[in-house]
Amino acid sequence: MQYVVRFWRSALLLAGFVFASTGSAFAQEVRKFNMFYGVTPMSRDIYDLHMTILLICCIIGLGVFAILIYALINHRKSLGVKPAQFHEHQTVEIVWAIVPLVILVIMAIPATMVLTRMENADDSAVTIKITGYQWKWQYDYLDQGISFFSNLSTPLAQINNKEPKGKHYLREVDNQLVVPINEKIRFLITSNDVNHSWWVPALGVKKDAIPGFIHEAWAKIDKPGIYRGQCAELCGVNHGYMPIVVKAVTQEQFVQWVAKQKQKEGKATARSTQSSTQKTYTPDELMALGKKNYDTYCAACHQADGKGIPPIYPALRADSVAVGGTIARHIDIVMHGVPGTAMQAFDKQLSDTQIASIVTYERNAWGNRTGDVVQPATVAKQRQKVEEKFDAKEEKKLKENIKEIKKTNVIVPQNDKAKK
Ligand code: HEC
Ligand SMILES: [Cu+2]
Repeated sequence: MQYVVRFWRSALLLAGFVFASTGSAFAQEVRKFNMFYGVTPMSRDIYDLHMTILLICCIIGLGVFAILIYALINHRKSLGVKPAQFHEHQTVEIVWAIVPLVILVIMAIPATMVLTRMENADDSAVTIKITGYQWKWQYDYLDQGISFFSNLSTPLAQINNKEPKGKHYLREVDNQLVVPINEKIRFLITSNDVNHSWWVPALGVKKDAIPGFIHEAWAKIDKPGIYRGQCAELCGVNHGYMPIVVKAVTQEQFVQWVAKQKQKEGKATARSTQSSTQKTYTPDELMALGKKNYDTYCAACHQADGKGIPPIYPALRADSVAVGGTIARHIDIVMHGVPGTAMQAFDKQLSDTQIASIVTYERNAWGNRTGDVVQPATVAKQRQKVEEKFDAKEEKKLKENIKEIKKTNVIVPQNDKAKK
């Protein structure tokens, strides 16, 4: 008995030492390996739950090992101890069934409470739909009507070890997810292709993005700042290249950002028919722009050298479309993708200028020497043509429907009756 008392006294002392020294440099060093506290109620709940369960586990572990070591020392064979027999000992059997059960229930209570809070996304002020793509994220602000893609912005030169790596290597994006602080933000998480997972540790959010399903999560951030995360579900070769950057700002800054963003998107749609499409670029300008855009949006699959990763991602170097086909077909594939493959439709993701420069680049880079120069106006025209074509088709279908209805005489339009 005296051993047990002595053991618990030292265990408590040790625990006290660890807790008391949380400010020390050593404790800080150790805490780097722990989960961190985060900036939302959820992330703190998760942290506290983790620590509670860890503490219970440690106490159980210490208790079991203490008894084990005590028995090893005091009941060893060399002392001539005879093993006791516990067979059919009902009390012991009941105790060792009940005690773990009670411990499990004790652990389940706080865990269930945290889980229910985590699932409760009611009364949110902002709703953002998050869609995973190979390999980028799309953010739709459902109430504000804002929508954009968020791509990795680390230059390829850093990835290929041609430049020293930056501070936020592979953890930086072109368009950050801007959200207000002190407001409940609801995330609706889904995917366009394969399974991804939206994970931002500081927000306490980690949810799988699965095609055909919508998962819900929420965050209420209480500190402005930049919080970084990653895709946490192996989703293909560039799984490591789809980071998440959340920028939390004050409510006023958020309102301003929304206004600016809407203006920008308005301009983007206007851009496809006027202003910048009228601009004519020199071939050199298009090639430079094209390289930049290609490296950002296309190199993940088709590779910076245009050689692709056959047979999954075709080479564009000496390719039947990029060299052997017409410009119109090339633009068409970039705008509308190839359904059922990883080749996405880029018409909503890229401006006319971006598409024009990429197509020009693909037709003249890596030894592709078509000499073709594609201006934004060409892309704009093709965008409109597709819309026109679609309208004409719709119209034709409607007319046929009417004819069909007339033929079967289900409904006779008023005018026809009058004529008869
Ligand atoms: C997520 C991977 C991925 C990304 C990113 C991607 N592509 Fe593709 N691309 C594909 C795949 C896969 C195909 C082959 C589709 C098929 O099976 O016909 C393809 C086909 C093509 C083709 C037709 C090639 C041929 O020979 O059929 C062109 C042109 C093309 N992509 C251009 C682009 C451009 C331009 C971009 C960037 C704006 C881009 N791709 C981004 C995966 C991708
Ligand atoms: Cu992913």
